[in-house]
Parts: sequence; C-alpha cells; structure tokens
Amino acid sequence: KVKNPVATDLYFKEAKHVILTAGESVRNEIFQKKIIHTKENFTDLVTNVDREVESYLIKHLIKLIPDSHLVTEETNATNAIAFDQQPYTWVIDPIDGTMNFVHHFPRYAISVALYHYNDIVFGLTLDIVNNILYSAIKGQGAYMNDTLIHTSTIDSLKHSLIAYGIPSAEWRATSRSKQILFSLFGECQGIRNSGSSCLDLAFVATGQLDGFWHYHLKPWDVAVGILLVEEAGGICTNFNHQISNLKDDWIIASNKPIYDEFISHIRSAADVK
Ligand code: 2AM
Ligand code: CA
Ligand code: CA
Ligand code: CA
Repeated sequence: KVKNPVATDLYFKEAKHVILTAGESVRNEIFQKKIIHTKENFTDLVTNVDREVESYLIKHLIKLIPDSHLVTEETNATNAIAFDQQPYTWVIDPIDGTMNFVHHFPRYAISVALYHYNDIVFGLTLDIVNNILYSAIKGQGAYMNDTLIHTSTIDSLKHSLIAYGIPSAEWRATSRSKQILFSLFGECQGIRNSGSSCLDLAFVATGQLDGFWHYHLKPWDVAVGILLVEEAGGICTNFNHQISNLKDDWIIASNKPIYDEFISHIRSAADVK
C-alpha cells in the first residue's frame, strides 16, 4: 500500500520532469555519432547514450528519494529483484529499443517505474522521437500525455493487430518462438515487430495494438507496460495465466476480449501442456 499519497504525487511529478528532460537531450543528439558496444552477442547492443541517460536518471531520482534501491539495465541489472526489503526501488530502462536507436528506426523509449516494497507506485514510458509520455499511477488509470487511455474493444484474433518480440539469439536457439509466430501469422489480421517492448505494451494500453507477446523479458522491459495495460483495462500474464512477478518470463498482454483466444492459441502453438 502506498502510505503517503502526497509523496506519490510529488515523486510522480518530479520523475516526469526528469524523464522528459532526458528525452529532450536524446532527441537533440539523435544523429550525432554514437559509440556502440556489443554485450552478449552481435544483436545485444549498448551505446554511450544508454549509459549517459541511465546515469542522468539515477542521479536525479536518487536525489528525489535518497537511499532508494536501483534496478537498472546497464549498471544495476543484477539487483533484480528482491524488492521486499526496499521501501523504494526505481526500475529503469534508459533506452528500450537500443537497436532501433542505433539504426535511427524511430521506435525507442525511456522507461522508469517506482516500487514501494513489492507494489508498483507509478510508471512512465517516454516515446523519445514523438515526445509522447505514457504514464500511470497505480489505481488511477493510464494516460497518453494528458488523455485517459483504454485497451481496444476488438473481440477476436481474426480482427486483431498483434506485436511480438523474439531476440535473434532465441530465434537461432529454439523453435518455440517460431512455432508461435508461424501459427499466429495466419490467424491474426496483422503481426508487427517494433523492437521496443516498452512501446508495444504502451500501444496495447492505448488500443493501437490488441495484443503482444515476447520471449523472456527483464523487469525494466515490462514493469511500466504491465501497469499501463492493467490500468487501461487489459491483461498481462505469462504462459500459465500468472500475473507477472517481474521474474524473467514470457509476457502475453492483450485487451480483455481476446485474451482467452490469444493465450490458448499461443499455448497450443508452443505445445505448453
Ligand atoms: P533493449 O533495447 O532495452 O535491450 C526487442 O525485442 C525488445 O526486447 C526490446 O525491448 C529490447 O530491450 C529487449 N531485448 C533486447 N535483447 C533482449 C534479449 N536478449 N532477451 C530479451 N529481451 C531483449
Ligand atoms: Ca539491452
Ligand atoms: Ca529494454
Ligand atoms: Ca535498454
């Protein structure tokens, strides 16, 4: 439970300012030369901008709540995910969609969530290129800038636009993702792969997508998106209908009307018993 709503509003307002400022500085430098490093394989990238945005966010968010715990992709990844002992935890993805960012494909975001012990307090995902902020305070609805958003009302897979994400190392290694993709392709109206899970989840929340599934994601990829989708009236679970506990897991997100059909289809394609 959030004990102090006054502080929540203050933290939300300040975090919003911090993420918008970080987004503006990335936007101003989009076409400047970046230093690109690979991490685990040739598709796993990080740039100097990812690192600079992360340290900027940490510096200002720690100032806002001194002693808060950090779970951040580039410097505190292994802190995931024992929030139980921590009054406040920031979960941060400095650039979600780094490969898009490197290629100037205009789908990448900054994502910041605040937890109070195990409960999310609020989340913010900024579409950097378009300067659109998706946000939600737990229990208060989800917003696209200042507009309240809702998941779509489409009620069959046949009429749905569905997005997915499969890291290419996973594609090379196993067949489960392929089975799901090949099987869903003919069943949906359309399939998209944007390369930013934070934005895909925000799009499910606005109803611009009807569903989304992704191979194992990390807490910073899904924390804000799950809140957005749930606050907008949709559902996020793993294969087994369990609400995400922020462990690395598959994510299946959709509006309420297609959820049963969507997850049944994924489970049977992936041969989940
Ligand atoms: P990133 O850009 O912050 O790394 C693309 O499918 C989405 O998955 C992006 O949100 C991306 O986040 C994330 N992602 C990148 N590499 C991944 C990996 N190896 N496993 C799982 N997710 C990954
Ligand atoms: Ca990454
Ligand atoms: Ca990410
Ligand atoms: Ca990232």
